Amino acid sequence: MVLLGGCTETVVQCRAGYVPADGMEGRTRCALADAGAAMDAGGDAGAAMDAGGDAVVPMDTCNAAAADPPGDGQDTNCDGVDGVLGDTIFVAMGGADTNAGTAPDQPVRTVSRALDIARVGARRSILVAVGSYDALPVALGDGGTESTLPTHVLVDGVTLSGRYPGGAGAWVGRSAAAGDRSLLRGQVFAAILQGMRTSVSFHEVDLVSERNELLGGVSCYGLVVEGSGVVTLRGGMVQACAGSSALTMPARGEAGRVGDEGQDATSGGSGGVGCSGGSGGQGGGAAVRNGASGAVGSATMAGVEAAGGEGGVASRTAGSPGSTGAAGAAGRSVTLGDFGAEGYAIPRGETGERGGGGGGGGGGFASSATDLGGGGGGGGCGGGGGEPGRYGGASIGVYAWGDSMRVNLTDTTIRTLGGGDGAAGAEGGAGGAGSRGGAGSGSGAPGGPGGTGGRGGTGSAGTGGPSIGVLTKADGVIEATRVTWTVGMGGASGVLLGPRGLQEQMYRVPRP
Ligand SMILES: [Ca+2]
Repeated sequence: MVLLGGCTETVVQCRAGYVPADGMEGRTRCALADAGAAMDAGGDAGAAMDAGGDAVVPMDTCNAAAADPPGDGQDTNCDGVDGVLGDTIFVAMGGADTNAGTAPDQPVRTVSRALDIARVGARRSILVAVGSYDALPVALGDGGTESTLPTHVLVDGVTLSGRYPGGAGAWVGRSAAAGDRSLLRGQVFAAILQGMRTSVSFHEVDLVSERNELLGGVSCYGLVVEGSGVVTLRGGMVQACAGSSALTMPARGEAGRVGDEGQDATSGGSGGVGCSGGSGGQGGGAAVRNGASGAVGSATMAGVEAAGGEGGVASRTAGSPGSTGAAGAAGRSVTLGDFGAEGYAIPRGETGERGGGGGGGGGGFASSATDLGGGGGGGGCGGGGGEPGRYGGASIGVYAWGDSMRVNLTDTTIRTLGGGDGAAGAEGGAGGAGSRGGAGSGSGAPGGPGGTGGRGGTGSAGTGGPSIGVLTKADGVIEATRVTWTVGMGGASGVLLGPRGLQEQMYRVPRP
């Protein structure tokens, strides 16, 4: 192309296939160099034919200084590309990452490489030819949660535009075939931008995330943006992979220990060692003929709130048995985890409470100074609580986290493959048995047996992960025009017939 500078205050050039012609109003215009050839090429929607078939093309002048925003399929400044050539990085399947990427015939091969070029320079428009582009691996996270994932790490202010045929002269109009897409693939996230200050825009680009099974229980996102500003998606599609389901079975609570046996003639047995079982009562002896009642199962262990069993009563005939400790409470479930700058926090769940200890058995009375009572048996320990069931991971199409975030969606498809399923909590362990009371000597009464420990509580059930099309904070703005929503179901509950996880097209996280 030839720049026609200096003829007027407006610098004008002509599109391919046109030549400079005399203009009106002091402006240079362009006319078809060969009307028939140009029209056969189907090259230009801006060309107009008059009734006589002569080309009159006043619309085909263009201003090299015109603003030419990328992504609209137009080349209003006639530099041969959609957008401004000097602000553009080119990506094509036939390119090479060793290329500079800054000329139409020198595209790079990966969008990841184009983003790296943008990161260290001033160019903010990335044109992506038709094709499927896998992200290069990057290190994400910090503080011990770092992992390496193939993900597109975006640059503040960048615009990615797709579906160009690519190659020489093919960076303006879109490919005509509907199946020709520009697909950007990543794991866990297709694309991510942390610390946005201005904007990020996508035109006719598909963002698709895939699972990384090595990471275990994780959530999946299409696009994650953290910061503030405007996220624009025009045409194309965002798809989040399904959140992980709980696969590992939680462990059942440990069984309570058995209490110590009561001693023959005199000494009561201790409750189970290191637990909440009550000690058996002392058997009657020379000094105290009536013996002692067994102790109440106590809550000496951290986290034990279940009531201990009553201690048995000392008796002339036989100490009475301690009673059974109460069962531990089940862990409590929450319906939804927290959302934050780090994404969706999958809840950990609650272990069930330990059961109360069994009461100690009552001691036997002494019938004389030498006929001594037996000690009561120790109460069994309460069973341990069951582990909680895991929660399902989330599946979120666009996760736009930050103050006053704005998400503009037009002619776009938002798809999530659904939240992961939760798992049931494990049962608590059985309470330990109480032990027998000791025998009396001579005609002394025997001690009573200790009570059984209470069963541990069941661990909390995991809830299904949420499935959300577009998420912002409470003050976020989501504008959706002609959006196709294909939001999968929230994950299944770990409880039979329990409610599924949250399923929403647009979700603003409520203020706490
Ligand atoms: Ca242009």
